[in-house]
Amino acid sequence: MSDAPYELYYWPTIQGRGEFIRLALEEAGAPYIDVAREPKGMARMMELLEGARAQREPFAPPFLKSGDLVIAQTATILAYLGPRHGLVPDDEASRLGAQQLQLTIADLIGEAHDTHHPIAGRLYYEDQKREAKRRSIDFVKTRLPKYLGYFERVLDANGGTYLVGDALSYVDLSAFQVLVGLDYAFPHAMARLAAKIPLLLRLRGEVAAQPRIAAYLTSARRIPFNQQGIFRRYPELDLPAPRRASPSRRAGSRSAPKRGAPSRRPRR
Ligand SMILES: N[C@@H](CCC(=O)N[C@@H](CS)C(=O)NCC(=O)O)C(=O)O
Repeated sequence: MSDAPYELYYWPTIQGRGEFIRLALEEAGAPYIDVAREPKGMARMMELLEGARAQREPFAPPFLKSGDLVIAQTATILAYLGPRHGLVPDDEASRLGAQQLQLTIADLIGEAHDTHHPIAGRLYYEDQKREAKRRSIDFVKTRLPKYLGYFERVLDANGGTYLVGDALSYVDLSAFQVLVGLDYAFPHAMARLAAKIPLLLRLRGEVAAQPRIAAYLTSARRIPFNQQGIFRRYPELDLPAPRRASPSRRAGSRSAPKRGAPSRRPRR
């Protein structure tokens, strides 16, 4: 493996899909240049995107340059980096499994993006607010629980600690990013789901506590969430805040019904 730094090409002001690559490179401790964040870096990125200089020009960022190789598509980049940096198990079944989960994460991200841009990415949110509201209602009520329930089951079936194999993989890093992104965009919907995804939330904490990831998250290299990325906070697209349980409910006790008060139990 050459010592030359990887070159990551991604939009310079957002986490977006580039963040899945950044997290893998950071956890690997691999030297990389975030090209578009360097002086004249945007021009270099656009040249590669538009100049068709590569054998298979990338359709869109993120893409990674490793020596002479130019690799696009987030899941493909991670499938390339994983084996090089011990971020995926060795066996074929696990590698395919990792890719399967990463592509499912890609589907989830696409749907999360479409909550605020259901009609077209090139239009303003304000021009598709009504459609965004309809789309996000279905997302937070149906799709989000379905996706997170799926990942919770996969985690449980794999022993509860990691999504693939018995060590941290790039899929765990990506799951972390999705969970923090969803929490930023839909804090109320996520709070309502929390009790159903204990293993995922534990995994999120474990990833955040990895020394290299912890250092990265507090560094200037980590771009804060904002209103240009995939995960955006539009409170009108979230569910209402969950009602806080009363102290007696929280303790699990039920107060005796007052004498003469109608019973809540349905009559049989
Ligand atoms: N399936 C691709 C999607 C790439 C993608 O949509 N990139 C966005 C930024 S996150 C972009 O710049 N798209 C431009 C376009 O689709 O025209 C991946 O997972 O990497």
